[in-house]
Amino acid sequence: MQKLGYTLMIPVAAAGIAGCSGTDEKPQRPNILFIMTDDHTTQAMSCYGSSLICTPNMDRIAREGIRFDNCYATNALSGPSRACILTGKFSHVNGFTDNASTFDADQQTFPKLLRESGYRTGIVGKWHLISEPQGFDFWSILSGQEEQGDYYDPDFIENGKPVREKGYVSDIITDKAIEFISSTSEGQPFCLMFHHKAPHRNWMPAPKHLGVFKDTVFPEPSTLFDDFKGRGEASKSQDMSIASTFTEDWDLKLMTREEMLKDTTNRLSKVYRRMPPEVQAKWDEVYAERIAEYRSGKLKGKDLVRWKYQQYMQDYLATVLSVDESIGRVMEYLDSIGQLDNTIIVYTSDQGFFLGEHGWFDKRFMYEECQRMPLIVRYPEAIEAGSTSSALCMNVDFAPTFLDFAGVDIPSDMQGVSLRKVMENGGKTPEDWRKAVYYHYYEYPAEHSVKRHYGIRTEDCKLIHFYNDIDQWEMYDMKADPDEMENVFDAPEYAGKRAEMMQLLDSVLVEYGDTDPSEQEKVLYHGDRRYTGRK
Ligand code: SGN
Ligand code: CA
Repeated sequence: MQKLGYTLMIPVAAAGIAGCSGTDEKPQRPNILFIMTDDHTTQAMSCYGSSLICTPNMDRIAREGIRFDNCYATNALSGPSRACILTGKFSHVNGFTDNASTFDADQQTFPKLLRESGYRTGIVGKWHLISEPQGFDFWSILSGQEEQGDYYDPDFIENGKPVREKGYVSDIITDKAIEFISSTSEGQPFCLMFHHKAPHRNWMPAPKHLGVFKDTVFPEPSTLFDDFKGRGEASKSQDMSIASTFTEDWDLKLMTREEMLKDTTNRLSKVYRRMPPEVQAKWDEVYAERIAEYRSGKLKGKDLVRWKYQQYMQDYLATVLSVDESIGRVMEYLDSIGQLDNTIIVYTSDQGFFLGEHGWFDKRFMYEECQRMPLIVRYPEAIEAGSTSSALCMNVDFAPTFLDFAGVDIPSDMQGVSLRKVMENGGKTPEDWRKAVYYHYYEYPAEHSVKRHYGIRTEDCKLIHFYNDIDQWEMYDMKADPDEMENVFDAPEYAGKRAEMMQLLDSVLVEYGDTDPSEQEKVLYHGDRRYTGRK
């Protein structure tokens, strides 16, 4: 396929490119390949300096494009983050505040706007927004397990019809992505939301990656045994610790074949039974050693926590390998059809994740490991290879960015800001850029017991207010204390900074229209899938 000159400054209409010549030739608009995983975090990407794993294909995107070091989720949970990305609006505006919400799919989204302007749009993989996708020419979304989907032989709903696929979820979603791209007519730009399930809990590796890290000893985070001294109630009362929340079956996979076949109602047993016999055989072999070690009774106290952390890393990181390989496959395919450099390739995750920091797994908190999202983008037409950016970005910025690159007007009610200027300027933060990113988490009381909170993060400081059945403030000096171990909210030497941050928070709340965020009667919680008012 011939690539035509893409003019950065002039918005253009979609145009056929086959056989184009002469003066009315219109440059083709870029394709948008939005790759998003579920719960992948920067600590597990070598381009962000990880010492846990090597991710060569992700690294290639960063090396040939830009790496954002300060991109943040506005509500670090799957459904809410996805709704923010689609709409360019915060949770309190798009209405999807927690994972039990139902997305109002009638509202404006960036894929709808791109489609109206001539793009072919698609989504494959995790959707997690309950209502049927709108604005896509093709959709094939995971179903089952409340829309989390399965790692083996996953079920999908494809353009409204149920389909059961055979194989490993990352491979199947990749096949669907390639099929979507290859079925797009020459000359029509596409926007594909390519959403992996991996590395979401319960971290089941692909057959070829089972046991790959069996003999690896992973470095432990320095805060694995955090005692939460100097922090408030919210850190202490969560239920997401490797030491005590991790389950023997679902998380650690400590069940023999015989046990799984006998206990047919067990969740691990159910997903095990989705695997073909040869994969079950490999699974049995790999996990037998782990089961024997655990049942020897020798692991106690801190050694047991350390051991659980190692098993967690073995499984989580093995699922990341399947994602990295998937990216390699799709990039190779784009190259083979001459569309690699004409495609804005974005890699991100719905939020970050704790890999043992503070002794935790999962996310939800407005702490760095999970508030921060990976964001790397390759588009050589506009982005200088090897750029990095420390500009404060949010997931609500993605929608306006894509519209901007596609030459579509950005609706004034979108709350995010296009990152195009940052990308085109080698990652430099523009002078008039925002001073803080906003965060608001609502899913409480619920799984993992993370209290409701909201706050802001600036370049050097973070302010958080936990509310609902608690009223506690936390403030962290991000330069002196990047691991967020010392709450300085009441420290006299930070009084000036605290006043400055409180004032900035007030103005951010007004700017984004989330006034009175802790007034409980105004905050929706959809624990039983309908508005229940005060909890
Ligand atoms: C499941 C997981 C949780 C996880 C949520 C939300 N439990 O409920 O650990 O926090 O998903 O994740 S599990 O027992 O089913 O594995 S999210 O990424 O979709 O928001
Ligand atoms: Ca997620």
